Amino acid sequence: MKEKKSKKAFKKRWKSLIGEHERLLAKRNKQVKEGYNGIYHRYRRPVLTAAHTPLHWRYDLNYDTNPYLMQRIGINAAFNSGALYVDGRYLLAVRVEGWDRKSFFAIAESVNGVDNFRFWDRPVVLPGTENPDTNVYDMRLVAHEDGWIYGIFCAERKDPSAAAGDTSMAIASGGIARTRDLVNWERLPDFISHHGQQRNLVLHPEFVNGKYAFYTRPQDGFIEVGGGGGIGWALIEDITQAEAPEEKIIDEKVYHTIKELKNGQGPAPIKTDRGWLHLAHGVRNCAAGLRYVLYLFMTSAEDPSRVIARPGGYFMAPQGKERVGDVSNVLFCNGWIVNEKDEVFIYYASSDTRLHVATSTVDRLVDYCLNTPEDGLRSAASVAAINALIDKNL
Ligand code: BGC
Ligand code: BMA
Repeated sequence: MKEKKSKKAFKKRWKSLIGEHERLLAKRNKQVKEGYNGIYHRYRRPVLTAAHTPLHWRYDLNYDTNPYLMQRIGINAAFNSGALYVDGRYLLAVRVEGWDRKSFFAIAESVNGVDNFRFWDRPVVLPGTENPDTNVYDMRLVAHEDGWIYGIFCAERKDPSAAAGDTSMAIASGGIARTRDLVNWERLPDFISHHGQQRNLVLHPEFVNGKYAFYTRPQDGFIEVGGGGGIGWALIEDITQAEAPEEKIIDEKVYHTIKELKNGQGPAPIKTDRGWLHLAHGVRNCAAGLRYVLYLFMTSAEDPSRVIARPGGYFMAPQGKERVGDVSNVLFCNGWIVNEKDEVFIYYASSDTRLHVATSTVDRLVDYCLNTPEDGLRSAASVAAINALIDKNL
């Protein structure tokens, strides 16, 4: 028997699809009150998922060419997003991943930063370099004092030195693009590092000694950072030919901490009157695979490469439903926003699947950085820190 096609069924299905989609986009988000730690609020719903992407990216809406109104292109995940606040609009450069495993960037926008995010009509068309990349992801959006908005991201290519049959060896490098409107992008040459591969490259928003400043993350291999690693710092003369002769490690990975295997700068730091506020991710290895958590630190206002506060342990770790996804046990953040009320919106993704928001204020995050005990690196030191607090309290 042949399945019947009917315009009526097509229209009915479209009505139900669009209704379902609009209901999802219109959902309000609420703070989670239970278990509030005084530092930040989580929210009940993710701000973006694959289901939030426009239907016209996924369905052919023409009855003649798609009479069953079937999905033609699939979106798998919407996660690690850059963020920028422009004229009261909360803008995200979302890492969208298709059923085909390719990631690309798409801008989504909301007026309150916690719900009703809507994607713009088209994903970002990112120009290539002479050596085309296979996959691009994790864009940091930075409004630099030179007047451009930069998108700094990871550009990944197959390793040309991979042995025949090795289809997984890859090279990660720092991609650089710039724009005025988030629609038209100019691609600059990739960042040249003399210390291996680069993932988690981040541009500092201000000139430092008249130069562009980058947080880097040199690594020996594609996954393992190897002998080096840590969050590095490099000054660059010309961003249109970004090359770092030197990278100074400012925040290294440390044995038996949340950043034992690797770490990387998240979004560009926030300027406060006590120094620069940083958000980063720390990774450790365990029997279940890599565990990614988020941590904060601060650097000096005069010298953003000098760490002045290292609150110990993680700031946020995967919780509840956040724990499970395509790459489980991962929180990753490459975007945050401060609004005119000094409220901070932290856009973090869980398990490479969906994007969430957590909110706090600049004052609370600075207080957290300056008053959370440092990691004493030994169980005995952790007990001593708890006892010091108990002595104060009892
Ligand atoms: C994935 C990234 C991941 C990286 C290292 C890439 O191929 O797209 O999400 O961070 O591999 O595992
Ligand atoms: C990385 C990142 C992210 C990702 C994480 C976990 O190295 O660059 O894209 O969220 O791994 O898979």
